[in-house]
Amino acid sequence: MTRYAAPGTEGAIVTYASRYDHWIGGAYVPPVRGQYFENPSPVNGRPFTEVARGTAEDVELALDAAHSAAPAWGATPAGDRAGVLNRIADRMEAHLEELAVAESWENGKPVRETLAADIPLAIDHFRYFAGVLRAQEGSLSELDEDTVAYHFHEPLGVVGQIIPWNFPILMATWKLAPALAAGNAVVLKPAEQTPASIHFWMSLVADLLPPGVVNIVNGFGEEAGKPLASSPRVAKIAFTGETTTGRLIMRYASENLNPVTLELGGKSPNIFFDDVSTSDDDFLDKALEGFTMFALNQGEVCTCPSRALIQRGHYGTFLEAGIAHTEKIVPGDPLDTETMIGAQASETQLRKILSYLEIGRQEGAKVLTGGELVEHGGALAGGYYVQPTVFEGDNRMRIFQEEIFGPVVAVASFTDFDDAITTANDTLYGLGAGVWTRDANTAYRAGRAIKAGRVWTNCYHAYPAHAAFGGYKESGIGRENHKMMLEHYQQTKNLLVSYSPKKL
Ligand code: TXE
Repeated sequence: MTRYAAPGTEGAIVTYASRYDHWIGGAYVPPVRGQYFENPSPVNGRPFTEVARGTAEDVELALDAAHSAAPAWGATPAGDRAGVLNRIADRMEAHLEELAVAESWENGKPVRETLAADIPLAIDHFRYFAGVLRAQEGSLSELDEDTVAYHFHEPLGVVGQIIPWNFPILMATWKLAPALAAGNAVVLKPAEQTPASIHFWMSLVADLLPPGVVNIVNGFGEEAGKPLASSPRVAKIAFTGETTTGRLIMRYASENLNPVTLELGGKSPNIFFDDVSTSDDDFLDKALEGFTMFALNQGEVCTCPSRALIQRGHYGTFLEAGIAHTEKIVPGDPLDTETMIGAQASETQLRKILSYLEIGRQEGAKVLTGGELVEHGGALAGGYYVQPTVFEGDNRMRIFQEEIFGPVVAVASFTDFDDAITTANDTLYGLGAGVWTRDANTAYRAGRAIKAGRVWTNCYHAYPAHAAFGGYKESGIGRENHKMMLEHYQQTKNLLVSYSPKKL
């Protein structure tokens, strides 16, 4: 067991700067309008640093720097660009513990997760795209004996990226690694709730990147995000956040006919067929762990399995065991490696979750466990904590239909396969889903019938770099991860060449 000291206190392995400007052209640049905002840690609700409050003027400076850097970076040989990505991964690995603590402190998530998942996954992402980049090939079509069509991959140029606060370093990496591998320069806007961990990361890897290839403009959505997403000086916008914001991003980008990648909200079903409970104990335990995944990362995951659908034959026993498992989730200090559920990322998010706990009760859902705010004392006093909560209700209720983005699961039963699929698909969203059964035929058919971009079968919340991730329906457009991403950050150049001596 390790309990890390809070950044800035005695024995801490992480020291945050007292102020972060924008990172533009390889240097810190103060905001043109001279304004800053305070950044609190969700662990105790107290500000630990202040951050430049970006506006359109700062975005323009960052775009200037990105445009200066893009041609040389795009022309850098693939092997050399891959080398930079690999060196970033190596540097991150050498500082894994600091990055994990920095991330936990700013976001509130347990350090056991940042140590085991967030940061290792981010490192692997850079390595994966370094490899994919070197393996990418153009193509040649033989149109006739003397005529060929060559297809080349070319970078888009300068791209804009807007990221959320639930996995700050990992979400930045999901967007940066493929964009850089593809030869683009980037202007990235972190979420206003979690900009400092991105700067902490930047300070570790800054010397590895040519100036201007990655630029970070801090600030709020309307003030800094909108000018970036609306700019005719970007060739693409990649965004992760709320579905309503996604619609705005698409509207802004459409003015410039720019492509968008949107990773938006979800209300993912997690389906437990009867045979889960008559299977062997190990499988049942795995499925119960799958049930409790709604509380992972405090439920602040777009794929949070926030609707558990349990088949009638084992409904009572499975649910009872699921509640017992939920009650074993250890709450507490995010910087303690024993802690399994930490703080919600912001006070706004905490208030949103509490309001849904109230909405659920009002619409007649039953609280089976949890349902309350948690007020820790001592070093955690003032932080944003809530209990993992299991509701029992009906799929038409708001708590089954609207994204809560907290450690809250809404449970209902189903009768048979068709009922499960109908209920699973009865949602505006289509990001993730889970299917639990030992019957391969049922698993396959369910996986194909659920309208979601990722269906985990007998597992959940796995995010390997080489599996495509993205949403159906109102959960988004485009995919992240997987080698196909590289092409999402590239143009196709076709050269159609005649080698014939004959006249046309
Ligand atoms: O999201 P926003 P918020 C969901 C989740 C959460 C809710 C609200 O349900 O409770 O969204 O969170 C930037 N132009 N998700 O308010 O506003 C903003 O600054 C350009 C799901 O934080 O979408 C931040 O960098 N940019 C999700 C980013 O968009 C704008 C992750 C996300 O903020 C902008 C986060 C604008 N007009 C929240 N307005 C997921 N899919 O994982 C905001 N931004």
